[in-house]
Amino acid sequence: MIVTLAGGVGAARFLEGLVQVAPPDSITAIVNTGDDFILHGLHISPDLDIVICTLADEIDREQGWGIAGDTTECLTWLGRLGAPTWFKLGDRDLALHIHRTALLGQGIALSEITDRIRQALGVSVRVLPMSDQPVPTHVITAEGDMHFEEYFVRRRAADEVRGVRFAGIEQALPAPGVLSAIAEAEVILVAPSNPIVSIGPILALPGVREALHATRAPIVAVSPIVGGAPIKGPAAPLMRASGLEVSATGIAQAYRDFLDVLIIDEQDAELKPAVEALGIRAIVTDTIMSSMEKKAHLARVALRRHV
Ligand code: FO1
Repeated sequence: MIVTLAGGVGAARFLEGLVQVAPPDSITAIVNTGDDFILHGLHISPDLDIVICTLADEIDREQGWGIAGDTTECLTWLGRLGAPTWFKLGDRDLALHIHRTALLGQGIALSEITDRIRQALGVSVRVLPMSDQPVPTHVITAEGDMHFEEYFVRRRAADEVRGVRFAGIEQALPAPGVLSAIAEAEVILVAPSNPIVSIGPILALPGVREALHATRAPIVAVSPIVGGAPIKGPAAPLMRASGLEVSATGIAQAYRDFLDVLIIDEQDAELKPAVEALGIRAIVTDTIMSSMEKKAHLARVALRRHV
């Protein structure tokens, strides 16, 4: 049993490697839902969809999000009607959001809906939203407090970041299966995702950090920061605002209370002593997932017996 804590694009690529080297039905992905939001009256779950559609081989590989070959007829008409078009929702993608929203309206839990969607798309990896309750990530900026997607996509991460908050996190519960998956895991992997807005919300849920402290399974993370910059996304200002150095060492600092092993890129080999000074074993390898072979290589390194 392999458990992976996952955000969006980086995690999805990492999971693609993992399914090459381990039985897909032995893998559980616990996915961030802090990016979830309502637009056009529809419940959008960007990270769940990115993970599921990547594993279903339906993802737009260039963007890393959205569905391959999708059209934007509906979005064009939404624009004509005066609705917002800053979040690019393709026609096929909209089907996911319509279906999810309809089932939520029938009182079905997000975790159950997610399980139905992944099965319908032929994904064998078990995909769990981190929580069935909404826990929207808000970025606190010099211009005010706004939802993560508003900060990241609509305003192109241009605002000065002062912090983040996960609205309602104290009252939220991990989704059914999250804590038991962590407790029963043989190895726990932290995907190369943003430590503040992708992995941060999962860790902030009541009981999750405690479960990570309690497990005897090795906990192995892959640094999403290579050569002092994130592979993708707005990790740098968010890490800085949280008091973390934008480096593999900063990732080690973020996870130091539970992490056993941090996989860092060859470009960051000189950071190995600084990571190990925090009591975390550092493994140096090529972490750039530019081909299926390289994804499988990274997964193999992450699964080696480390502790
Ligand atoms: N990211 C963008 O930068 N621009 C978009 O218009 C956009 C649309 C979108 C639609 C569906 C979806 O599942 C993801 C989408 N993303 C878009 C990606 C998303 O904003 C982020 O990459 C994740 O939330 C961070 O993991």
